[in-house]
Amino acid sequence: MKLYFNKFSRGSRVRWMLEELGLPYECIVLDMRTGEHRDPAKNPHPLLKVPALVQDDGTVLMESHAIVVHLADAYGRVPDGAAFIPPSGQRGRFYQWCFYTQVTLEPEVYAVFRDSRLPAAEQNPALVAAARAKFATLLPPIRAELTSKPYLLGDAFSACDLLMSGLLIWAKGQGMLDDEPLLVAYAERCGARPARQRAMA
Ligand SMILES: N[C@@H](CCC(=O)N[C@@H](CS)C(=O)NCC(=O)O)C(=O)O
Repeated sequence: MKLYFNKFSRGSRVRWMLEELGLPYECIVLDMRTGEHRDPAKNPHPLLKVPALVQDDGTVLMESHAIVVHLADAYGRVPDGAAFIPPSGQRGRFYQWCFYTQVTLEPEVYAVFRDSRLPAAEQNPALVAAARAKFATLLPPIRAELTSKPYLLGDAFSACDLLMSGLLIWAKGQGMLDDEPLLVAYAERCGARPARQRAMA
């Protein structure tokens, strides 16, 4: 497999999953500061974004959350090994947290992040305040889940924790978790895993 990647991008999730699974892959770093990712000769992503994963059969996958879930499904249930995804047919809550992270939480974090990258004259404090306020309203279900157990599905880390904690680490960097010690502790516990350290090295 070949991962087209930049560690300051949503590609970090995919590399983290590949490292958790111990899969062989080639990592092709695209320099987003120079716009290298926008060169169709260098990036197979249909929209010239990152990440893209080229599988061994040549198929190109985009969408970081979908790739993480696919990798967990395809390789994450080795016998006697760590199960990064529940068995097929028992994935209701697993999918719930994967989609909650991508569809419900990420837009608010991205709104704050994107604004911070704009020139001061173009920034929109009202939009940022609204995104921060909305994000805060979305946290209680996660907090409730993690009050009684270490990970979203129970005692074991799974791919939905990878996605959720990665998003929370991003949110923390935007100052969106200042009053959330439980969620920060969870995100940091997941983020300290050796596979993530390798992915971000
Ligand atoms: N929903 C996509 C988003 C992909 C995306 O927008 N990637 C950003 C980096 S995080 C990118 O490549 N931006 C560069 C650009 O649009 O030129 C995913 O999760 O993979």
